[in-house]
Amino acid sequence: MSQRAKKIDEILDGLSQPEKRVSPKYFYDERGSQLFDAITQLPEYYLTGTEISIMRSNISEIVELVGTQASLIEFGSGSSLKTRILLEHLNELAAYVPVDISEEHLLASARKIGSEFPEIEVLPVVADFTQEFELPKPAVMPLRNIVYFPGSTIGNFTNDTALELLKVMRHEAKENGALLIGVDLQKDPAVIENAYNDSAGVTAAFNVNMLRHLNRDYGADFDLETFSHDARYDPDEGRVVLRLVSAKDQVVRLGDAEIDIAEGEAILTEYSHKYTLEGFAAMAEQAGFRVTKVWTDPERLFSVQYLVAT
Ligand code: AVJ
Repeated sequence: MSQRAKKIDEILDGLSQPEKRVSPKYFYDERGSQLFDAITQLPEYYLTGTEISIMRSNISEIVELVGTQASLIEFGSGSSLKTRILLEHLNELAAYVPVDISEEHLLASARKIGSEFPEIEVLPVVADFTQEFELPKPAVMPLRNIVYFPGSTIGNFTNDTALELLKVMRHEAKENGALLIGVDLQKDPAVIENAYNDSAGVTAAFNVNMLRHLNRDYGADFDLETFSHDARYDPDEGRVVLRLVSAKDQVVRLGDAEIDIAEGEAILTEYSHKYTLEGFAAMAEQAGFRVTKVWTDPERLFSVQYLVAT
């Protein structure tokens, strides 16, 4: 079966559930990636700016903890400013290993990083990082592996799958390894809800764009005008739920399949989990990590955490 056929199957499976859903990975076509970049610049979207300022304020302590001659293994393709802050400051890195399923995007950003940091060995790995993968062997023997997972992307994973992912990270960190991770924190629900309901409507456009992506690349025929963005924070579950709500009864085609959608029915497109420091530490402990350092901003909106393998 082709990659495309597999994805169509996966999308259809989600849309055939009693609670319809499509994985948030389908947000990120080219336009979706641009819209996400625009989200990170929004005044309401505190996550990115806060994480970057936490990194900048504490970079010398981060450098100290990581030590010299580490291998930095980023889960994700790593084109972000946060990665560059690390690459600029970490001492004598043995290698930088970005890991991503999308080969095109990964290799393009690895090439770019390689030219910006000619002294660092860049070894991209094309893999689905939710499963264990083989690490490349750098020319310089790493003294420890540092897994890097910025952006609170961990928030996209439900509690079970987040734990599984942390176990994969623990496996790749190996003995003596560590995890450096950005984790968004529970806080005033209004602050969280605003971050996903910006006044410029960029998050709404980002959400609806998923349907445009499914139409163009996977042969769907969603009528974009008939779906509206909905984002609410559920404080009991500690997560934002993003959905697309249908304005009418309709039938949507996807390849050969037909999907009935009722007026008011929603398609779940994303969870964004927010953690307490205690909650995150407890989950990490189950995966074989101990939190040794937490950096936050003065308002305690966001955290960057350093965890060592136990
Ligand atoms: C990239 C998953 C961290 O959950 O805040 C932003 C994605 N969705 N606005 C997040 C997102 C809507 C983002 N993550």
